[in-house]
Amino acid sequence: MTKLILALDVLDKDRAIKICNSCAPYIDAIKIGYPLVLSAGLGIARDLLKFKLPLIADFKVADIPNTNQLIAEQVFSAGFSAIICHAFTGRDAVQVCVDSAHLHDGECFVVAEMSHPGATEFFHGGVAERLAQVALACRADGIIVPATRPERVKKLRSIIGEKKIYAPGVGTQGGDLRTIVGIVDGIIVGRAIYEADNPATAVKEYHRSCKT
Ligand code: NUP
Repeated sequence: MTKLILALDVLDKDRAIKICNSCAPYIDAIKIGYPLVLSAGLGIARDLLKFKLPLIADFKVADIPNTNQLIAEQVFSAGFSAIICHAFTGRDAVQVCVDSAHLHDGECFVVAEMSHPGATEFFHGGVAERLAQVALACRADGIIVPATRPERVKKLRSIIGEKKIYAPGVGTQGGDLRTIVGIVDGIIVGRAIYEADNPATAVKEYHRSCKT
């Protein structure tokens, strides 16, 4: 069973809620980030919590430890249950995100490798492996890996072991669900669901693939 996480990168609060109304029964979590929070405000978290699903803050936090901690505190106080951070900032900066998450009974996910084509400019030559090691060392709850590169997912799984792996990049970015669904703990899907002619039909299809 693979979790289905909806990436809700729309800009309008009413649209966001409408999409969740049709998708909520078929998803395991909602992930929001800068697009929706910057347009609708952090209070959107409270509105989305009404769907009784875990809410993931995809802010890819990447600052000095003090600033990371301040960001993480805001995230968990707003009701999120998980945060995503970068690890190229170093172990101390990741550790405060993990500690803040755990203090609030939440989770912290570390980006190991990104899914877009340009990501390979810097994520190569063992960089992602080192970032995954930082996630392990900091006792993060899991890593974010590219659904667009299943062979990289397998490699990173060999480092991260039983920790959770969530993979964005399925659908619009070209990742093939079938190659990824059995080797990750969750897939993150945005546009292929919320931009579909009928989001309810699209989400049901993803749900079926994740749960069989
Ligand atoms: O490497 C990453 N790739 C990626 O697409 C790390 C991410 N966090 N994401 C996010 O996943 C991205 O910001 C978006 O919210 C979602 C994928 O959306 P879509 O391509 O399915 O629309």
